[in-house]
Amino acid sequence: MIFYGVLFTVLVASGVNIQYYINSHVPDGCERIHNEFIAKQTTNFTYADVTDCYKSFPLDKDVASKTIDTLTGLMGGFYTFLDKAKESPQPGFDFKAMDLIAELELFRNKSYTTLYDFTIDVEHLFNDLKDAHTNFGLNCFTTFTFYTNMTFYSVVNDGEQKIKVFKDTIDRSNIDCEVTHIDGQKAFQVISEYAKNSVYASRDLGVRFNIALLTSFALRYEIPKKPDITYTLKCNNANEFDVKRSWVAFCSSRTFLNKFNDSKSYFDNVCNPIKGNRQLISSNSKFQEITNIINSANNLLIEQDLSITIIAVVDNFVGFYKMDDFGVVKILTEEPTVLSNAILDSVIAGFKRLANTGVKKVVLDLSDNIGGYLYISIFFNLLLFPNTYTYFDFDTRISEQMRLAITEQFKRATKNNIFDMKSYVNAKTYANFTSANDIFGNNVYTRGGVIGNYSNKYTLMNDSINEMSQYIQNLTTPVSWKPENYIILTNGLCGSSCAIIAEHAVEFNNVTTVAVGGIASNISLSYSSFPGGTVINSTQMFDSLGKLGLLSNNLMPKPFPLTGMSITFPIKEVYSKINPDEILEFAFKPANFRLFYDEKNIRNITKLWSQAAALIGSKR
Ligand SMILES: *[C@@H]1O[C@H](CO)[C@@H](O)[C@H](O)[C@H]1NC(C)=O
Ligand SMILES: *[C@@H]1O[C@H](CO)[C@@H](O)[C@H](O)[C@H]1NC(C)=O
Ligand SMILES: *[C@@H]1O[C@H](CO)[C@@H](O)[C@H](O)[C@H]1NC(C)=O
Ligand SMILES: *[C@@H]1O[C@H](CO)[C@@H](O)[C@H](O)[C@H]1NC(C)=O
Ligand SMILES: *[C@@H]1O[C@H](CO)[C@@H](O)[C@H](O)[C@H]1NC(C)=O
Ligand SMILES: *[C@@H]1O[C@H](CO)[C@@H](O)[C@H](O)[C@H]1NC(C)=O
Ligand SMILES: *[C@@H]1O[C@H](CO)[C@@H](O)[C@H](O)[C@H]1NC(C)=O
Ligand SMILES: *[C@@H]1O[C@H](CO)[C@@H](O)[C@H](O)[C@H]1NC(C)=O
Ligand SMILES: *[C@@H]1O[C@H](CO)[C@@H](O)[C@H](O)[C@H]1NC(C)=O
Ligand SMILES: *[C@@H]1O[C@H](CO)[C@@H](O)[C@H](O)[C@H]1NC(C)=O
Ligand SMILES: *[C@@H]1O[C@H](CO)[C@@H](O)[C@H](O)[C@H]1NC(C)=O
Ligand SMILES: CC(=O)N[C@H]1CO[C@H](CO)[C@@H](O)[C@@H]1O
Repeated sequence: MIFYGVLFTVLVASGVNIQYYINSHVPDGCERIHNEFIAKQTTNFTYADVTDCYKSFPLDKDVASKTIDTLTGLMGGFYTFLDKAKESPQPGFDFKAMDLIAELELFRNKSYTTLYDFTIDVEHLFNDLKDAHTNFGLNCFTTFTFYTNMTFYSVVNDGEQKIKVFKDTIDRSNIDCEVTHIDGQKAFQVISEYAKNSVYASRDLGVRFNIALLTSFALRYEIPKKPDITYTLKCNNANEFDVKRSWVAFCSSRTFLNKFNDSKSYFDNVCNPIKGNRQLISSNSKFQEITNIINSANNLLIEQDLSITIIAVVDNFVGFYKMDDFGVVKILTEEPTVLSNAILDSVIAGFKRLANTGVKKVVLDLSDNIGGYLYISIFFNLLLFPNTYTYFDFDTRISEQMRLAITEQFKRATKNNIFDMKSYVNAKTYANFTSANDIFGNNVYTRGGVIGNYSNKYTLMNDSINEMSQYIQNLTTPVSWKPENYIILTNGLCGSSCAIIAEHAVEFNNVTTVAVGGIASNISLSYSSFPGGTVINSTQMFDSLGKLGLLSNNLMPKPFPLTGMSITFPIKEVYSKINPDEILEFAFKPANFRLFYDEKNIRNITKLWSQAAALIGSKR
């Protein structure tokens, strides 16, 4: 490396293209990335550098087979939707019904040259479930984000759905131009197919179309198929022209870039780091980052907008606004940076201040909200609609492994264990569970052609809810609006705990919903996605099994062969209360009303709020 350092100084002095000379003879992509980072302090890299780095690890057959062992063990033993996922989607949904274990087994006979190709293929299988909570990944291949500095939106003009340029930081004159083609194919087709095949965060294709436009199409974590992409643009009815862009790979974390200087150190420190030395960037937290960026951009706009009064903004959590004769409550997340009484007090104060303005109608904006804590959804449910059921009922698929783990936890009562059931009670009787068998019950359901055992339904203990309820009552008189005074506005990307807030408002209070965007030719669009259930990751799973002394039990999965590998998935399922057989995750719930994006409301969220508010009280 010292050699390169010297060479660098010389080249700068002679003004020669540094990049070319430093790297032209370096075959190791990871090393080239390091050289560039050191030489130019840059955090963006070429397609070739990242591709060569990612593809520099040959697939070790033993790693592949152990990965499949771990995955089949985890999913077979603990994925609560394993059998449900074998059933065809309800009308309105779009996903591939599959036997996940059988599909995973097929990998044993496939041959791959690189660890990258293997990992991505396995990831794709999980993505095909279209279950946003269920994600497999290897840390190695989430370091960089590919971007062409252009993002998109979609409008419907005279019944025709078009793709347009939302942002272009390289050439601003392209903004708002129509994208007619992408790499020679019709742009709408390309984005729809991308939504269908590559976006996974909703079972509703229309919501995936929104997500593709919002982020996924423009920002890639996987290596794009080729180094560049050509957009054919049409601006103000002038002639079409092509814009060819190279994919540039960004890594915003210098800490990460300091972890390696070649592919060997990349592998040792990023793909398979020593335990305790891990720094994970999950694709979910990246998603969160992106929604944060969108939300802060909206905040800036709102601050400059004279048509709107900012009533209160509680961190990056909840915003309260007044426009004309209506109020807006925008819940950005259910995962505030700090979870404290003080922050909940501020939210309650925000509601009070909004009520004091005298507005009689409220738009509850739940767009771009990917969830957080269960506790926070209970808080909103109790605050807004105190006189109804607070929450839904759960159950768990009881495999042999699950039975053993819950039984052991019941005996040993270890702390912080994902198999701990002590904050739950029987959903019918509200009685505490007095034995593990009391949890299991005797419920046999057939799902996806498989007869399986499921636990008794359970729900949160009244005590924990009562405490929250008491807390809210101590601070406030109940919020004065009635369910018919609200409308829930979303782009369908209201997931997990957010979906629970929306579903609670709809199911128990008949609150009206309006969904924006989607594919125009599909009549319905979901108001929420992936209600799921309790989600855990493989680290928590192995920690919990370890505490129960079950890690070496033959029934149980063995840890992943590389420490950088992980998976998240739900271990509980949530049911509708009104239709007690309906698993919310698999129930298509279209909004009552539909709006579309246009050139104005895509950049001015207040326009969208006005459109939504106008629907309050109108006939569904
Ligand atoms: C890369 O860094 C390691 C220490 O992390 C060092 O031992 C090694 O010499 C470096 N390699 C090169 C080529 O500089
Ligand atoms: C890459 O980063 C450099 C600064 O390090 C910047 O000048 C350049 O514009 C970036 N390239 C792209 C395509 O964003
Ligand atoms: C894999 O290949 C072997 C031998 O060709 C075959 O016996 C086995 O059934 C195959 N397994 C799967 C899951 O396809
Ligand atoms: C491209 O976008 C990145 C990330 O937002 C930004 O850092 C960079 O400056 C942009 N590049 C150009 C050339 O505008
Ligand atoms: C149920 O268990 C909780 C603690 O887990 C306890 O506080 C409560 O008193 C129990 N209720 C009954 C009826 O035993
Ligand atoms: C259900 O549980 C019983 C034990 O309670 C067991 O005998 C049976 O095999 C289980 N059925 C399935 C399909 O797992
Ligand atoms: C718990 O709350 C539910 C719903 O509010 C109520 O029906 C039930 O009677 C309560 N049970 C106990 C034991 O307090
Ligand atoms: C609510 O107020 C009562 C009476 O002042 C107090 O005893 C109780 O601790 C408060 N509860 C909460 C959850 O703040
Ligand atoms: C919601 O609407 C349904 C049917 O329109 C009705 O049966 C139910 O009572 C309503 N529930 C509430 C809480 O208003
Ligand atoms: C797993 O979940 C725990 C608890 O939420 C979190 O601290 C940890 O970072 C997660 N690990 C991975 C690998 O995502
Ligand atoms: C956004 O729309 C509102 C009307 O809903 C308008 O008053 C305001 O000027 C617009 N803001 C911008 C930045 O265009
Ligand atoms: C569920 C559904 O109706 N999906 C359709 C939505 O629109 C796309 C594109 O037109 C169709 O391919 C889907 O079948």
